[in-house]
Amino acid sequence: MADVARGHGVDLQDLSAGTAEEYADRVAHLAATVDEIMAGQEDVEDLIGGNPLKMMRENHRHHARFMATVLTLRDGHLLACTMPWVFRTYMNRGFAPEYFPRVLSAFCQAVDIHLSPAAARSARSVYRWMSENYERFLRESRCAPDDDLPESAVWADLLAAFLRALLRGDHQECLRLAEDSVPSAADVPDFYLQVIGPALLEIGERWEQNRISVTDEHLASSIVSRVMTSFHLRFMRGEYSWGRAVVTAVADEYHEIGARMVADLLEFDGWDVTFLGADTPSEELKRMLRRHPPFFLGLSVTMPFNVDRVRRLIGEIRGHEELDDMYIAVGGQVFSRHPHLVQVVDADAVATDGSEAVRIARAWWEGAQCDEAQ
Ligand code: B12
Repeated sequence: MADVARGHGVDLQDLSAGTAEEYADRVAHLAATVDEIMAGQEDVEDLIGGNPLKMMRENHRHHARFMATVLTLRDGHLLACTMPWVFRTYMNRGFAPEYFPRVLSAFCQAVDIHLSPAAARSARSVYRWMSENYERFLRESRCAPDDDLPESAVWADLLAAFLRALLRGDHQECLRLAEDSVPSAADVPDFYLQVIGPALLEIGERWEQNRISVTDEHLASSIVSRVMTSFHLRFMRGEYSWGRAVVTAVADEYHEIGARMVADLLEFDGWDVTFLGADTPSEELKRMLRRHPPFFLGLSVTMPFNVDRVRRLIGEIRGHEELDDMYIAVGGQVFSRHPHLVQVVDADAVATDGSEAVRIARAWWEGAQCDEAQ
């Protein structure tokens, strides 16, 4: 397999047919075999820096699902961009650099066990490429991610105060700041975009660097949910001027705050919104949509391993005639971090934030009204 462009990705176009399907089909078996191989290593404790085995196993599961997406989409660029993040995050938690070559070799053994010879050969060549690029991923993992907080003088003080309160777990202060600085529904989008979004980005970075714990991160998300609920209680009037919208995060996607922002802003704009939250099973979602088709469907994806899922979901939705008039927008961090993935999923539009989602939905609505009038 050749590097597509130095420093970018690996060319996966010539993967043998069926490799991705077989790999995706056997994700659970592959991860279980790798769990076993790694747990049997004499120095496993050193390799995983004394962390619980559960953390290692979770990494194997995420890796296998991520690889299934990479192989299905034949997206070497996504693979090359994500590996340094994996190295950085796990090494920040004490995993040894040697853990990575070992685990890649364990995955090679696992594909030999669980995949047909042709698919195993093909998958192994991708793992070989990863192993050969080990030093590069290690080097790149040492560079800080370029997610600097936006520098907006107007919002900087408020953002700093909100972030401090979030990190202290002080929900009263967060609610007070939100109440004082958001006098009307029209101010909500700025607060979402300039304060909550960047504050959570910083929380994520600190989690990645192992400077805060998982509980700190959970606490921050739950305080943010309370703040968002307070806006809803203060500003929702229940008057709908436009059509119905359904907004949800896809199955296995636990990040729901971005989707909830989109849902709130659509609702404040006068849409009749059904917000389904995190991890909505595809089958259930399709059933609900077919029963009562909305005008607008917003699908949120954060994790790269969920891109193929949303691609398949949209493909299946397109197969239902009764949903022909429904517009589909996608959004979420995976699309802002890897914009080339937008083309893969065949949505009608992608939006970077809730305000853009509102503009797009309105334009579609007006277009549909014009069509009807003709
Ligand atoms: C809070 C959080 C969590 C919470 C989520 C709680 C909740 N109720 O949502 C919990 C603890 C559950 C969680 C879990 C995990 N997380 Co997390 N999480 C975060 C964090 C800190 C904030 C996410 C967030 O809400 N951001 C703010 C929102 C507003 O931003 P947004 O989602 O991008 O949304 C905006 C736009 O994208 C857009 N948009 C979003 N959706 C939609 C939809 C439509 C239709 C449209 C039009 C627009 C749109 O509009 C929004 C407003 O501007 C991020 C850090 C970060 N960089 O963001 C990590 C982060 C996303 N998590 C990460 C990881 C690794 C995980 C876990 C795998 C951790 C683990 N080992 O278990 C799991 C994944 C579980 C899963 N299967 O999904 C990584 C992902 C890295 C990567 N490779 O991509 C991040 C980046 C942290 C990091 N720096 O490493 N996480």
